[in-house]
Amino acid sequence: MPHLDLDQRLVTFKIVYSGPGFSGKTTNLRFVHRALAEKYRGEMLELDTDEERTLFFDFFPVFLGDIDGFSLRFHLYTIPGQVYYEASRRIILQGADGVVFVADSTEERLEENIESFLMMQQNLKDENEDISQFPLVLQYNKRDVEPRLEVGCMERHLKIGREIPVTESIATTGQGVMNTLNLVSKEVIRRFRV
Ligand SMILES: Nc1nc2c(ncn2[C@@H]2O[C@H](COP(=O)(O)OP(=O)(O)O)[C@@H](O)[C@H]2O)c(=O)[nH]1
Ligand SMILES: [Mg+2]
Repeated sequence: MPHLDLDQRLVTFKIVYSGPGFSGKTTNLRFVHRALAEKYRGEMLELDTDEERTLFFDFFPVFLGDIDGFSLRFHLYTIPGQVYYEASRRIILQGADGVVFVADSTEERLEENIESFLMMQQNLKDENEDISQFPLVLQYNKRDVEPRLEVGCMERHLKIGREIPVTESIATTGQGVMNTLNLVSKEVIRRFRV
């Protein structure tokens, strides 16, 4: 559930970028941060290790207009992809209102993508969230690599049993990054309004 501050008439949504290590989650957040005018964004906090792997998380707030007299704020987080960071992944996913799953389109990374997706699905389930209802966007990142996964292959393997909005991106150039954020924001707000 989003956090409602009735005094300040502010509603805060938590959006988490999940996916295997190195799929481009931090690169997505960095691009969004750079693309936003200063008045719409807070400071970006990056907690990466030397090996470029996300040990804890990256975070920053985005302020986006208002809805029904409430100001909207999004907190964007990345999540560590590696299995051995299970505890931090679980904590960061707690209270998430929406997830962007950043898949790595590199062909040989299909299995890691699937494994990471299933772990995220289980973490949501542990939070009593059902993947069939949950605001989710599947981003096929690294569309510039060769050979690359075909769009649709994740869904086929996962058999999620619902339509998931899908985007294609090259996070290093920013292509598809804002579109992904727009889509997930819409999903999150739609669920909030019903
Ligand atoms: N070729 C290519 N490389 C990318 C893309 N997005 C991210 N990368 C690179 O992949 C590596 C891992 O990215 P990072 O954002 O740190 O991954 P994270 O572990 O998911 O946070 C970095 O070297 C990025 O520059 C992309 O769309 N195409
Ligand atoms: Mg990272």
